[in-house]
Amino acid sequence: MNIKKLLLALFCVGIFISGVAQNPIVQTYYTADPAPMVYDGKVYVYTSHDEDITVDNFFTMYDWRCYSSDDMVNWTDHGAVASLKDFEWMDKTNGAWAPQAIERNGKFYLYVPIHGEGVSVLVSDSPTGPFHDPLGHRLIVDSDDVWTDIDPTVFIDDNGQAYLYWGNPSLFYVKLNEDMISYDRSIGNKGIVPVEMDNHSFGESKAKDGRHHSNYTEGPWIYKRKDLYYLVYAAGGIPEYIAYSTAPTAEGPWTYQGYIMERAPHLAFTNHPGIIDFKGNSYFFYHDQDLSGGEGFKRSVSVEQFEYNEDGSIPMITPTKEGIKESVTNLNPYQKVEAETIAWSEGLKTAKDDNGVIVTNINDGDYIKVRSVDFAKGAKTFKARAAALEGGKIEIRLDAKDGPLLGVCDVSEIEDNWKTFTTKTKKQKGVHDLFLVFKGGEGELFNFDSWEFK
Ligand code: FUB
Repeated sequence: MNIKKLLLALFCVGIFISGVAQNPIVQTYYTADPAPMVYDGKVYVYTSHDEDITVDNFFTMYDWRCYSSDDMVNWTDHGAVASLKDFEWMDKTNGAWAPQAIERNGKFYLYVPIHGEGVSVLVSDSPTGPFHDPLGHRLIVDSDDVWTDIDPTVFIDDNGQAYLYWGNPSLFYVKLNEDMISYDRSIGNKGIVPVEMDNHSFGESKAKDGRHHSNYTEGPWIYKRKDLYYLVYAAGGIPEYIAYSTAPTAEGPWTYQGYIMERAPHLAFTNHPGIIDFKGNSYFFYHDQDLSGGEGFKRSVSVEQFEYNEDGSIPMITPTKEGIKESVTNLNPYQKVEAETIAWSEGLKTAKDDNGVIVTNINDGDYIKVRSVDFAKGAKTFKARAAALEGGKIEIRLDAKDGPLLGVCDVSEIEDNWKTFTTKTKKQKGVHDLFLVFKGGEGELFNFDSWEFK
């Protein structure tokens, strides 16, 4: 192959890869430490949030975000659902590290580490908040080392007993009371049970820093499947691999099972697992540094589908750019779709205003991709609720950013307020990926709240 042909082939491969990239699943913000929760037919992923501007070359993290999906390919942004400001008893302005949420009796409990302040809990009546602090102090009290009290993971066993594990580079757990905001203080050290960190349970330490007692590093994720308890975690010191251990009970004894995610060039120096089963499939969430501008303190959540082996073991999972190949259900475009429901986007941000979450920072050439949209027997009209700034247009395209044009929605009428803009579209049938491509002149074109076809 001559050099021209080779360059052309590489170019085509590049286009192909960028055309199908679905990881990271959020492109509007840097997100990390994914904690998926299945509730009422949807997956909610709670994430920590790396700020766009890093302070002192360290984790710069002020709040926790939430995204939901019922198809595993389009993610609706619920914005920052909790932040350090929700804890009035402490004055830390940085350190909103890896969260996990769980539902019990209609209430949603968000367990969060505040780096240097230990593990705390917030409560809400809705999975997307608002969350409030029910205690007025940290949840895990009488701990010997609140600095390493990070990365809580929570699980309710079949008998109703809830467990909260956490820790770096040692693991601890408490048995939560039914109120989920206190724990049984009669066991362990005032309720805190240290886990035996030996080689049998967590593998031999690969980190040569003298700090790790085993291969366990941080980021535990506990769950039960078919009578076996799984603890999946970041391992190997820095840079981190993902490994897991299993046990016959939620309290152990744990047996090391080895790595399930190796290193890859686009992974960050940390990694952080979250595993769920949803609509008959198994999914593995983690983070990488693959978003434009990404690095170790600017990470992004990604997801892969996998299948357990016959014996219940977890296979090796490869971190891919393609992510989830098939949606578990199609999206109905004949009802209001929030503009912040996104499979892939470029150039955009989201923000919260009186309308809830909206898409902002829309400039010429930016776009939103929505996957697996079922046009059924055909659409005739497209409506967009937007608020014009400089004004612009939405090109409605199928299957690619420059795919067949269904219509162009003019969003140039500048008003003080939100308005519904409508355009006729070429009739379209069947299931397609939808591309909303934004066009205009200089500056921010408009803000975008929702869309639907008729
Ligand atoms: O995001 C801050 C910390 O990095 C988390 O708490 C760890 O799990 C690691 O991902």
